[in-house]
Amino acid sequence: MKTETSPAFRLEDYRPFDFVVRNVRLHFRLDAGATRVRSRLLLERRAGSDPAAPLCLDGDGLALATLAIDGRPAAIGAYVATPDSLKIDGLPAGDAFTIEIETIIDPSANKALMGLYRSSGIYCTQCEAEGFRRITYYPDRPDVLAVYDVRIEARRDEAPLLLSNGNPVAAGDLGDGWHFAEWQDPHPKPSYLFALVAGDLERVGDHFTTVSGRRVELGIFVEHGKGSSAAYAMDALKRSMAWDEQAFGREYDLDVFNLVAVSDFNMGAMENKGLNVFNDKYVLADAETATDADYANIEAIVAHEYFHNWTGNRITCRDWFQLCLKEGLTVFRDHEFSADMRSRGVKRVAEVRTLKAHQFPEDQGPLAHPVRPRRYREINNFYTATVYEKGSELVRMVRTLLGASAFRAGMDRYFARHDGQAVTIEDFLVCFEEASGQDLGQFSTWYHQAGTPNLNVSAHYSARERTFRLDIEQSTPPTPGETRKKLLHIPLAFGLIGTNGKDATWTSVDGAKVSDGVIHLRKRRHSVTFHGVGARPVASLNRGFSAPVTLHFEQGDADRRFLARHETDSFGRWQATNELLTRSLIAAARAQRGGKGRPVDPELAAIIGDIAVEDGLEPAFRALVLHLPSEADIAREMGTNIDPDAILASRNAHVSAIGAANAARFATALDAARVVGPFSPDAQDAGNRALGLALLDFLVAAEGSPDRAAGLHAAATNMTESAGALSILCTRFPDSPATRDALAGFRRRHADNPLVLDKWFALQAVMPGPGALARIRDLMGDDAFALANPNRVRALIGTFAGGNATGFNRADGEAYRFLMQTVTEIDGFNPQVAARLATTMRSWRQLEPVRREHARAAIADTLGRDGLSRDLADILHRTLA
Ligand code: B3K
Ligand code: ZN
Repeated sequence: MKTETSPAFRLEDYRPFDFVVRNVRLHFRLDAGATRVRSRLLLERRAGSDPAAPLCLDGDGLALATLAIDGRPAAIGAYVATPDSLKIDGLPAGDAFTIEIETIIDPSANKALMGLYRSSGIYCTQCEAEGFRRITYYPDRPDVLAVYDVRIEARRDEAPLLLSNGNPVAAGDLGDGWHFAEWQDPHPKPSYLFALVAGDLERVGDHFTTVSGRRVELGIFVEHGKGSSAAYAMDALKRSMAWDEQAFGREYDLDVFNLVAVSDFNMGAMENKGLNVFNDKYVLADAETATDADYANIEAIVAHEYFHNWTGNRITCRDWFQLCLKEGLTVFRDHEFSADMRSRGVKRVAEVRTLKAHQFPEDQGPLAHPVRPRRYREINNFYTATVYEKGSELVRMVRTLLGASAFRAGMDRYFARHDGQAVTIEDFLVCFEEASGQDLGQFSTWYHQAGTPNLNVSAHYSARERTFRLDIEQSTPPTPGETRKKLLHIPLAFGLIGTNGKDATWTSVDGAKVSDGVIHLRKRRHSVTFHGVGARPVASLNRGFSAPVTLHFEQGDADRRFLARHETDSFGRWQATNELLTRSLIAAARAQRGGKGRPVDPELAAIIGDIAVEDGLEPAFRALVLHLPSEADIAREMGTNIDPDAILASRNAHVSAIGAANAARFATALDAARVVGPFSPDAQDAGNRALGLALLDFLVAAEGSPDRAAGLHAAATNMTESAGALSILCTRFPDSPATRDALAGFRRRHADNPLVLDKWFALQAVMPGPGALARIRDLMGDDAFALANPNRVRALIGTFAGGNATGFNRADGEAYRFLMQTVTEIDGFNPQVAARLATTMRSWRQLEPVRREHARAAIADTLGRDGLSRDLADILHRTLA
């Protein structure tokens, strides 16, 4: 295996930049093949810096056209320009000075979609993390904050619309078919928040009046003809603006807020100051083309990017090691927003499912890293579930530790103290310490240490002594580069429930600090004893998922069944059912691998059935309970020697058995869940649709016939039911003519809608079994498939590798070789998308030996190739290390 040669950046090497950028003036003359960029920087040396230090600016693939210092062409010998850097010596020691840099770049040739690129006729930028250096030479680091004035010139027929950050200040005609616009952003910002968009787009307009009475013009820009599909995004934006005022006291700070939807984008969206750029998948929605999940994503992502205006933009990161400072916190804020807009209990279960599906495998595999890493080779590889989702969980724990009002006081302090600065996690945490008087020293280890902690717990009741004791031990398994783990401060929310279903009471407790329903674990072992407990209670631990840990609780199935029926905390109730199901699914998968079947416990089938029809429970919650652990969830919980075929067989047997045991009442409940009246994406109707589809899946599996699903698919008047029913057909009846016909009809109906075509590709990507890879290869030959479009690649290849356990993990290893081949091809032009796709190999060590060796060899072969990008080499190298 080759060794990794690109340099590692280290947190401890941080040094402030030697210069201060007072002002940036950017002048773009747009041309598809040769855009001229002139940048005028007003600089001075930072007080206390070395008066002789040269000015070192970052570049990436740039060619310097001209350079002037204080208005005069720079002398040859005064500077060294390479594609990656511009170094200028002999600059004034005391006074401010200007540097003018001219570069010519080629947006059409830019297929990496970083920097300035042009696709579908739209000029668009993406600068986070280090894309600005592909536009011009600049100190491209988040702690260099400057105010920007931008002038854009373009041909009016090609780009009637010219957008940048901040407020519009001038526009006009230049003759010869050219025109210009000027934008001024008064808020100092780092270069990663710079944005420019130019092209011909439709504007959907609205306005928002802030809490202090300022009017903000809102614009959402979409492809012509799609304006009506932006209504939901606009509504979500206005609700986000109002919510941030009310929940966090944060008001918007420019005269305009613009949001642009583009179809070629490496990620979900980007929070550029005053000019958010979105993947159109997270903007466009209507009943016929978007599912309820799409609507919920749009709401969450519009909110997330908007919330960055304060957590990320007004207060940014000192360096990229601090990424979670803006991302974890902003995810926490968007989670809270969605919880307030929808159902808090349902939202929490969904969050935890996502965390476990994406972050736990990362934390438990070769790519594990702390929420605040100390090393990276390629920062784009650290926009991970750990930084985002676990980062959010850490903020949630801070709130649990402090309580809501001290938490809010800490946030207020953070905003007041650090507005306009680039700061660190330490700066953030100290605000909460000051606001609460609490010491977060031990807690802060959560930011610095990778790995999912384990909590081993056993419970003991003594009737004679009237005591209930929990013996709890924490341990964090080793992760790459970290063998010795420190003890964490873990807030473990809990409930003790009496056999009458009511909360048990106690007179005193010792062994740990216990307050407000939370046990504070700080030591390796705690014996927490509750005194004065009259009868044996049932413990519900980690209520609300108060800490992102793996709980190993020696609890009998009778207690779990009790909790599944009687736990009042909705998360706790879901957790109990999930635990029962997971244990049963694992036992059956093991039996399957041993060549045996294992019947599903009728009591388990009855519990699931009872919950499915329990009127007092929200339909969306019932749907979550019915959504059995996925194949990947089961594999993760099994840990080693994974045989995906045995897991799928176990899961299918459970769905059929639970469906058969409850057939009559599921059919009745399916009728009751039917939503009547015009389509609304609201949480209530969406919950009923989710419940209906979950019930349908059980019935179809029990009946062994595609008829009901085909019927719903044909009758559906909204995308949720159309795609949901089609998904049931694809996963349960991959070879049935009913599935083939439904797929063909779907394709015909939606041929001109790329976002729906993505669904068509994704639905087929998960069709299980040995034919899967051949199907994927066929689909790659489809006219509508394009390797250069990230959404299409993620829909087909990403869904296959990440969501089709049996198809992807075929025993001959052919799909691993296919993935590595495809990833290498994409790497040739878009390293970020390639590297992200390659992370689907991260759990290879858990496979059974034959598959494991195929996977290892495929990764090692790829690593042996020349010319891999830094992004891909870093991922593969760590995956195999
Ligand atoms: N901050 C961007 C992500 C940028 C990813 C760069 N590789 C979107 C977000 O988290 O809001
Ligand atoms: Zn973000």
